[in-house]
Amino acid sequence: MDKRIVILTGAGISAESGIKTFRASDGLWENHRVEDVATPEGFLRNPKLVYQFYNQRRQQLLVPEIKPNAAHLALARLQRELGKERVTIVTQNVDNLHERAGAEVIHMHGSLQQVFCQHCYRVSNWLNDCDETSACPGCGYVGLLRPHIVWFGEIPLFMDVIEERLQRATHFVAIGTSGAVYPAAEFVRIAQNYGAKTIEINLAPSVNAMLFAQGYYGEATLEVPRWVNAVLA
Ligand code: BV8
Repeated sequence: MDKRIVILTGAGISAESGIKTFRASDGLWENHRVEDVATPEGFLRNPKLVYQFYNQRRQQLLVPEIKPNAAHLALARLQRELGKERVTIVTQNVDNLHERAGAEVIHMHGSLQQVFCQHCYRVSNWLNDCDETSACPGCGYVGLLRPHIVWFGEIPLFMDVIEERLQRATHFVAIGTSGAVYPAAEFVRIAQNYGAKTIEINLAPSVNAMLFAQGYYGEATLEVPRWVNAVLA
């Protein structure tokens, strides 16, 4: 039967590219309280802090050493060889490494390199710093541009497309995610209810590990290419 694979990636797939994960010992949430930098309330309370938090992470994407790793490249190869209609990559990450590896990806939590205008509701590409003096490329309004990032308490993007793909999936693979954040952490249950085979690829078993039929544990740059080779064999 034709495989239809839905892949969900988290911060762990970008760790070996040098991008910090969230919940590791030196993770992003070690230096910042989620409430202060990743919620609408935090942004209202102290926009400068939030602009700075995302400006630093967006700047990091322009550093030459930060580039897609073997895991990103393997997923792009899988999508190229089986076709985009049979390989859906959904990411919780807001970096651009899947795209730079050549993959088409659904950013359910938004993207560091996009901004959202709270005046005209346009989403625009944005590579440099954004702050209260930035003007919307669409309507020109100054002061209402924010990172196009889904914060805690906000509704993730493309949920209708994601749910439709999960319902038709023959395989669901979670890669480099702790399974700590909803609704992404629910995807394995949805896929399983519709009969998909579920696989977890992670450094160590996640809190959701028992929901997966199979688990491959180790560095993503080793385990993901190995799994892709097996699928394409
Ligand atoms: C929503 C953008 C309603 C920000 C992010 C109580 C119970 C259940 C839910 C809730 C609750 N209270 C509140 C909620 C809802 C809340 C939530 O889930 N809170 C959690 C903390 C309990 N969720 C929301 O608010 C969401 N919205 O629910 O709206 C709704 C729901 C459905 C439908 C309609 C409406 C919005 C959540 C989005 C928040 N924004 N990101 C930013 O990036 O700055 S989430 C943030 O965490 C990141 O996006 C990140 O991707 C995500 C999850 O983290 P992971 O990617 O998993 O990263 P983590 O560091 O945790 O783990 C890394 C993993 O990689 C580890 O397992 C590690 O072992 C592994 N790893 C490390 N190195 C490697 C590796 N693996 C392989 N190789 C390696 N080298």
